[in-house]
Amino acid sequence: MINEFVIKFAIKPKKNKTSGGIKWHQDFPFFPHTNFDLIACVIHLDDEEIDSGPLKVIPQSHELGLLSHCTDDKFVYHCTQEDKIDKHKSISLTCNAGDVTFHHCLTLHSSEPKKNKRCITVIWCNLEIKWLSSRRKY
Ligand SMILES: O=C(O)CCC(=O)C(=O)O
Repeated sequence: MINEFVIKFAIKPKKNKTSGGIKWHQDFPFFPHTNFDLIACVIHLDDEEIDSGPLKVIPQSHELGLLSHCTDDKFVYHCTQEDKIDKHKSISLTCNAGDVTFHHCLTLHSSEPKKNKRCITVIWCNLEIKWLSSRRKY
């Protein structure tokens, strides 16, 4: 049961030109948060094709635990443990408008540069989910 949650909304219009691309990373290093009870919920408002630079995820990669996003002790915004990134297992989330995807804050994900001219918008919600003991009294 989900007892408590916090939602942050971010609308990410993908620009109307060939651009972008996000390197492989986990979301957790980007948050001021003390534990891994976080998931991203991505609401897709447009159809996305493979040339729209859709989100790519590596299923089960959250089981690797927290990976380094640093080079020489400096945060570099992407995972620097290349040997842990099994790109062959990645899947592209070519979603239709109205689809909603969820991924854990330790799931490795990325996106390819967008190659078509269509504007793609997603609503990105980062949810904090606390699984409270069923014995807790209120
Ligand atoms: O919008 C994208 O292409 C990916 C964004 C992303 O991975 C993130 O914000 O964590």
